[in-house]
Amino acid sequence: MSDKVSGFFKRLFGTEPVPSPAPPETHPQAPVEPIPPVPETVPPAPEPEPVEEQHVPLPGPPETTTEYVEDIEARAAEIRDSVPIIPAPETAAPRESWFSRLTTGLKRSSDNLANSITSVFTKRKLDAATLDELEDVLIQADLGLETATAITETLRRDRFDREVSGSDVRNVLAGEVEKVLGPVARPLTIDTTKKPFVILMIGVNGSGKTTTIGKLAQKFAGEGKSVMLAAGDTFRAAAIEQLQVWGQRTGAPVVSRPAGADASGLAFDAVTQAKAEGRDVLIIDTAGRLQNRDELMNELEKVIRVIKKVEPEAPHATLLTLDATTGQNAMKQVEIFGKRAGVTGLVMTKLDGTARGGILVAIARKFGLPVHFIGVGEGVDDLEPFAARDFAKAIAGQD
Ligand SMILES: Nc1nc2c(ncn2[C@@H]2O[C@H](COP(=O)(O)OP(=O)(O)OP(=O)(O)O)[C@@H](O)[C@H]2O)c(=O)[nH]1
Ligand SMILES: [Mg+2]
Repeated sequence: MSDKVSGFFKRLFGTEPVPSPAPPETHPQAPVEPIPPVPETVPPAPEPEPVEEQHVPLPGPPETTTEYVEDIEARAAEIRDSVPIIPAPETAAPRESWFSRLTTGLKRSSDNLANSITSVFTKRKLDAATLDELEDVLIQADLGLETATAITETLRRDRFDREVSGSDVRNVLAGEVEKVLGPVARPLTIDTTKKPFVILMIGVNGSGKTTTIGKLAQKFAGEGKSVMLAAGDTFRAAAIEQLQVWGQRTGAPVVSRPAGADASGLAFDAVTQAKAEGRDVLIIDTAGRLQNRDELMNELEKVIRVIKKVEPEAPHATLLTLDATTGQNAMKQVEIFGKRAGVTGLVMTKLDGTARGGILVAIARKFGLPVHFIGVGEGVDDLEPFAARDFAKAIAGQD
């Protein structure tokens, strides 16, 4: 590797390949029930193997309560007075387009790729060593071995022993990424014959579940749908309030129970209530949980079982939020949440920040799960349908 390139590597990646960071734990949980001592499973410790089906006898239907629903107006007023509301977008300075926020967000990763590619390919003929260097760069960007190999093989076939520019390589990269992501870029379709269409939002701590629920509520309300939210993160009072603020902001009533209540009981109540009211969409929040916390994954399975007692086909969509700043650990999240909770689609959040979105390519290739939306900011409108071509261009550093 030339000094120039190795300089880039040092600046971009450090001297050693950097392991993926653990998923953020911005909101450490304070479980209500004492949790039995857990073996040291904090990432990047080895992940537990696929978990055996637990044959836990189903609990009887939890008690339903209704007073919290009647209380919604009072709660909303309380929250309105106590919680500062983020200024509405129209009062803010002119905003960048979402694509430019995405491109800016991916700048670090695309700069990595774009700059690294440029330094590898400055006035060089395409030889085996250059292709190896390129493959390293692509793997470091989390694209995955298959995609990295596909790109280098395309170049080997078409350009070997000829001069190749960085922009030629970026074109091949964008094309290959788009090829992988095209089939998974699928909108979230609400089946209007389901009343309610139940969406369960799951993911690791701080990955953007609650914020994405707020954005989705806004989107569905804008389409004229009647939306209800369920504060299924019953661990923390702040989590319940956070969802209530989103409910108030988007005009969606929020079903909640006091902090510490059983999450599956809340889910049972919420589905029952939304059904009785003929709501179009019910979105259920859940507490963040690391995929390797077995007891918390058991709890999630229980929430799903209890939802099915009211509505056997629900949840109709189970969405996993993935924080774009997470690297390889996102693969494990998709795998384990997929096995335990039957993920039906993905939302990648925080693509406006310093992001490493390349992992989405590896995830798409391995799991083929639909990617419905991307989060490009913290505001209520900062949710965009996932578009493979735009994402591919942003990753490759094309304008
Ligand atoms: N920049 C940016 N920030 C986001 C985005 N989505 C969520 N966030 C922020 O990420 C932080 C965590 O978001 P939450 O929605 O609370 O995440 P969560 O998954 O509900 O977290 P827990 O309930 O603690 O598990 C908040 O500060 C959000 O404002 C996004 O698309 N872009
Ligand atoms: Mg939350």
